[in-house]
Amino acid sequence: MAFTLPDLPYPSNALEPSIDAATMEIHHGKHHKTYVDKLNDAIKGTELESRSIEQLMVSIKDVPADKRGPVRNNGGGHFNHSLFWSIMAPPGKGGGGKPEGDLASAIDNAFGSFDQFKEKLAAAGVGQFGSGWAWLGVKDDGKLCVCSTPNQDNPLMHGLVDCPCTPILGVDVWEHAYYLKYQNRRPDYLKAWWDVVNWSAVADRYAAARSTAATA
Ligand code: MN3
Repeated sequence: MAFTLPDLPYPSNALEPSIDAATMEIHHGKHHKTYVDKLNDAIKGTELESRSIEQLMVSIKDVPADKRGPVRNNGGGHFNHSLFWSIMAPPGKGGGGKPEGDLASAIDNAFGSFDQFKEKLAAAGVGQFGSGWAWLGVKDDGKLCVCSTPNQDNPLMHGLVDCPCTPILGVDVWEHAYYLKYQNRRPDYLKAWWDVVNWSAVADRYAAARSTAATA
């Protein structure tokens, strides 16, 4: 079955002032849509159509060589952006603040404190040369990790990335994610982005990833 562009879970201007409406409209309606369309073109008529996007990512090394590049780039683009929209919310209305409960404890244990985690994630995002993503993920042993990946790669792509894990938070550091408002100031975009992180959605992903890790 063909993949479809998910609706944004909020209006395009809902993440202002952290992310402006024009950026959201182009990013979701043009960039993400193009990844979905190109992914569908690449796998049309093949058995790859029967796989979920997560299955395509985890088994990327098994995708036939002539399809692997397009699936890596466009399937990665579809997975990454779908996750990105889902872990954001309007500032003060689900976005911003701090993680709570098990996720908060796990972040403190892994990174020392929430502020130290934020510094580490921002450093991963700023340090990613060119286009890419910075991630918080859950490793197979249940521990948290922070890393970055180039282009539309993500930590689900076992065998292709340095930090295989289940991503529970990801931030897009491609220029198309911030250039209209921030131009070259990626650190300013990443600083403002904390105001729209939906920690409750990240906590749900953390719980799901932990239960998978426990049964692996
Ligand atoms: Mn993007």
